[in-house]
Amino acid sequence: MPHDVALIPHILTPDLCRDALLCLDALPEDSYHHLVHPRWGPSKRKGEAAYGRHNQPPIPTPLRRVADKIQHYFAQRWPLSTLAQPMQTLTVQRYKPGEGLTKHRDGPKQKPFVVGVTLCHDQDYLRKLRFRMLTNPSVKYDLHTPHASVYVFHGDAYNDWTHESVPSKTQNALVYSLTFRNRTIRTPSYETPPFFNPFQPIANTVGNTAVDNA
Ligand SMILES: O=C(O)CCC(=O)C(=O)O
Repeated sequence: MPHDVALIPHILTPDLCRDALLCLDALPEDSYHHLVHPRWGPSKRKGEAAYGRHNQPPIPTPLRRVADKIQHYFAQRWPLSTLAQPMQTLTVQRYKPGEGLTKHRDGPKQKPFVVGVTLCHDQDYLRKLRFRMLTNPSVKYDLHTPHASVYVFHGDAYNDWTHESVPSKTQNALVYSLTFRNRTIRTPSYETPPFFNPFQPIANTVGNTAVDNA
């Protein structure tokens, strides 16, 4: 199973999430698809908007507040963690009913961390983020990410597993996934928060399932 994964459902307040959803809904359709990589040109991935990178717009304030709240949560508990530093970039995925994101792995990076926030208009909907083993993609684990939950993955989950957002016939309203990343690691030392792994049999989160035990 991927070890370096965590789900933290209770960091964000309802007010923050409501304001973030209002902001996301108000983003024009053409804010999406404009992710440009210096070497590859415009992204071909559907439904993606990016903020805070070179030549891209700054992170909109309500979404910045979400990032700041997460950073504050980690800074209070694990000040030496990468997660205690300001998040520098944001990628937004807007999933219409039935849409997903195919399996992929993010580019190689030193000490990578991805922080994701799931925001759903239908607050009963449980969006699934699926991890597949790189060397054997039939081995897969599903992380159930409810509305307002925060997931983090790094280490083996970043390097040795792909991730994807699983489309569902039961989704009946827009779902957003915000992923925040740090571009530069400034801490001289590096601390990984003592996360609970949601795929372990004794988990601190509800509703996560291993769909296949390797
Ligand atoms: O929907 C998600 O949470 C995954 C987003 C993602 O994989 C990405 O932005 O690279």
